[in-house]
Amino acid sequence: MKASVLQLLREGNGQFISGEKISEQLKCSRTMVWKYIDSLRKEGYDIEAASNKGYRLLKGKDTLSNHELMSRMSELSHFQDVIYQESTESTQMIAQNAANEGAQEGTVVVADQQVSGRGRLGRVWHSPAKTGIWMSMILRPKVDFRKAPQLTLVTAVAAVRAIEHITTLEAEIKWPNDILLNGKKIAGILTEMQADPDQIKAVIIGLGMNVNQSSFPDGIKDIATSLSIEADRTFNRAELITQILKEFEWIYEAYLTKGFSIIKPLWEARSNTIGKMIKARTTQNVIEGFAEGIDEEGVLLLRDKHGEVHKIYSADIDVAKQ
Ligand code: BT5
Repeated sequence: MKASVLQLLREGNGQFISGEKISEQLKCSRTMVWKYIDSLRKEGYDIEAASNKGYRLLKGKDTLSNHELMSRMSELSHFQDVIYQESTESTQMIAQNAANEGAQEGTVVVADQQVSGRGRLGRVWHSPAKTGIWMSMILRPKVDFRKAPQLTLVTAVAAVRAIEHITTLEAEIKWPNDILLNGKKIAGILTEMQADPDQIKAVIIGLGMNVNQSSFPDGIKDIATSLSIEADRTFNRAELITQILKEFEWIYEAYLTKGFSIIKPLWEARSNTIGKMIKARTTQNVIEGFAEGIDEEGVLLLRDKHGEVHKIYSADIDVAKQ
């Protein structure tokens, strides 16, 4: 109910909406409306009340909560369910458990803070409170399980487009899962899968994005950045999350109906990897060479100095300075 009050206020676009109208729309008493407004104000929402006019939302707040996120779900078609946690070990873990218990496709898990956020290969993902986007999407795509890594590229395109839309900053994708601004990491993607021997049960896509941090700890301060550092202002994370999901919805839909070939040009247009000399560190070896492109499956094609083309399925990439 609080989410619906918030949604109506936001839809008012700064105009007053009467208590009567809210109570009619939500089928509750005006006293209840007042209680919800009061409670939103206590959370820090700037809501003006004027007799004979009603209420208006003056300024949103960069706050994450279940009702803040739910109040924006009407803008989306695919994502309809949110699991919000103020602090959690990892949204991947919550999403994995929820998927095991049957959570539907289009459920998104969001946390304000992760105390054991993780990257690939068990690496640590720094996820401090109230500054970033730490979220995991639960999907149940009917595609061959070998194609699951393509969803990392789908998500990267959605995230970059959302960043462009909200901030006008032009981010780049470093294959396969890094998003960079001015050469520093702004976001990372972690795609995990639950599968039977040959069939996907669920894909959990984790996205970590640095939004309002003004500094980073020693271990990552030279390689990480935030939207706020790059744009010199702060951003509303709930708005950004909604935009990421909005972009993801249509790109994912296109991917499911038309295949990866429709995503490839969108991805290539934002890649910082293709056409460069790179070093690919896989779990087995290190290969240096020229990144020729990605193939129709999203696999990276790397030509070494002997002219041999290697297919890279997963790796950490260093891009040589040009
Ligand atoms: C990734 O791994 O980039 C995937 C990160 C996925 C994080 C999300 S947050 C929501 C969901 N829940 C989780 O627990 N995880 C997902 P990888 O490519 O392995 O990069 C990890 C490396 O990035 C670390 O070893 C650090 O060097 C660096 N790093 C850690 N925290 C960072 C941060 N906040 N910003 C930029 N770089 C960071």
